[in-house]
Amino acid sequence: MQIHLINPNTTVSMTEKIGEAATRIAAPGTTIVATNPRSGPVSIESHFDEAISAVGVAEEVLAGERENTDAYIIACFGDPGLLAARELTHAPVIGIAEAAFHMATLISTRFSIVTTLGRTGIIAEHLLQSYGFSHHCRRIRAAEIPVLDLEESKNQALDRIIEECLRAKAEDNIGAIVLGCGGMADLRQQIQKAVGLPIVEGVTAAVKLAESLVSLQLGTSKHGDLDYPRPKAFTGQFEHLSQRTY
Ligand code: 5HY
Repeated sequence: MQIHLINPNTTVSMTEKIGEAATRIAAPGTTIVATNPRSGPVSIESHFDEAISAVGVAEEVLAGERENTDAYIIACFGDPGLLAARELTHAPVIGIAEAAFHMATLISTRFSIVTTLGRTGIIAEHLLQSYGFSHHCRRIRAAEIPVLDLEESKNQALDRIIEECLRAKAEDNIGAIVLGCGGMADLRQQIQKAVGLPIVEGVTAAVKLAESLVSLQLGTSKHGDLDYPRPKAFTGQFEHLSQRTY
């Protein structure tokens, strides 16, 4: 099977790192194709960044539909453009936040989230509410590191994340921790060793969920709100989307 992994920000080194982490966990026979939009924010740290990146995600799915794609993964913890992406394909589309929440509730009664910047915590809170996981999450914590520190000053960023995870373990009465950024895809084992608690990471969780759905031949339902969008005219920079049929 072929899984198309989309890093919604435009930092190529992060896309490559996320792709490698996904390939390491993928089953034999699963091919991971990792891409990012050409246009958009180099990192996603606000509602505005998210809004712009969602268009890039849609364009990457439309490109994936011209290939042999069996499933898609949106590798940003805000799951930007998830429902819009599901409308554009029959293949399953997995957001890494949603995947991590599902996995965390299978191994713990309560979990905490450790994300990058405090200001993005509200985005995770909204996702917990819309996915119905709010009562499973004790606390959304932040290591207060910009996303690109995970590329540019990796060791300090890792130390900050471990510190916050140890604080969560000591204070939050939880059984597991969810890592709140796609850029942490390669850090799960190191953090789990240092913290001594199950650490759930969204990219690797999403790969396993995508493989399960494809092997069960379960795709995005085209009955109801996730049916293909009705063809219509688009203007300006989106004219190329006009009258699309699927
Ligand atoms: C992410 N931003 O996973 C989010 C994380 C965050 O560029 N990739 C990003 O901090 O919200």
